[in-house]
Amino acid sequence: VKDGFLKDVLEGLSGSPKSLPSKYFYDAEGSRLFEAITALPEYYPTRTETALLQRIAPELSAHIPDGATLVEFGSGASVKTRLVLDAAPQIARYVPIDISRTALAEAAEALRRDYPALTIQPLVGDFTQALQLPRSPGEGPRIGFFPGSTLGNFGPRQSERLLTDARALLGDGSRFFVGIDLVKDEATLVAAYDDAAGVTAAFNRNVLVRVRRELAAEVDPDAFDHRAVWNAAERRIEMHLAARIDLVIHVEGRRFEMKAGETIHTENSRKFDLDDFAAEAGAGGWRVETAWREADPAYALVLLAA
Ligand code: AVJ
Repeated sequence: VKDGFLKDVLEGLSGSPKSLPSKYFYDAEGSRLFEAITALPEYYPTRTETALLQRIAPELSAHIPDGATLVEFGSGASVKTRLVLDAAPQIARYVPIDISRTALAEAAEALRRDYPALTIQPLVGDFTQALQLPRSPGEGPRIGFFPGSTLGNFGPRQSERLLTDARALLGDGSRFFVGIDLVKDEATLVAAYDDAAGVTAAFNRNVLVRVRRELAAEVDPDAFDHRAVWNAAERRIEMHLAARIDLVIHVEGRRFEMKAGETIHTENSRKFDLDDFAAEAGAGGWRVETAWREADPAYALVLLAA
């Protein structure tokens, strides 16, 4: 991971405009800050999705066959998973996929305690890479679970690739249950990514804290302002770190100069229209079986069928 991180940082800072991949937000401190974000009054996606999931879980359960395997992409602490498992006791097996071995181990242990009849088979890995999931004898159909609108971090082409890979991993007769944040008024969107308490700003700067610590780089995270902007043409919230002054970043003997006001683009969070999402899913080999929609703030849980 370290080598990949260095390579990605050098590549991102060499680019114009400069950028860093958003997946590097999530070290221990970044994950803690993201958890804090989900509790902010401005950050509606998590609580909206959780409430919607709670409400529709019994209906969802009717679409899940007996003996199914639930495969979660980026499972973290498996909090939303419990809502699905509680409503669908016919699920026989749970395969949480996450890059954090420790998060996986902790979540699996807690779930084993609370769901003794469930077979839990954690898979350490990056779900954006083509993963293998060998079929166990007698295994039922697979249901993919990808909540949190994490799909929004991927551009249209990457997202199509992810949906295609998920289709291959989950196999024939599978379904894919995906949470997506929907387009809404700009003020609501921007506030969700630029909260009054400054937690999202700290989350954004944390990627530079990581660069400094893990790559022994010379960079002052506090010399950057947090920016969240709505890009209407691309239908995405962009997060940037804007240099407050002319400055220099040193990484592994390389120097990267920045002018005051120049930014490092750190994240895209796409917001969807249901029709656009259906088209993207279609290109990945899926059709919409059912879509459940929350009106305000707009959010959707979509069940795709292979
Ligand atoms: C975890 C990717 C869904 O894009 O809303 C939260 C990450 N970034 N605040 C999102 C995030 C800034 C979040 N996702």
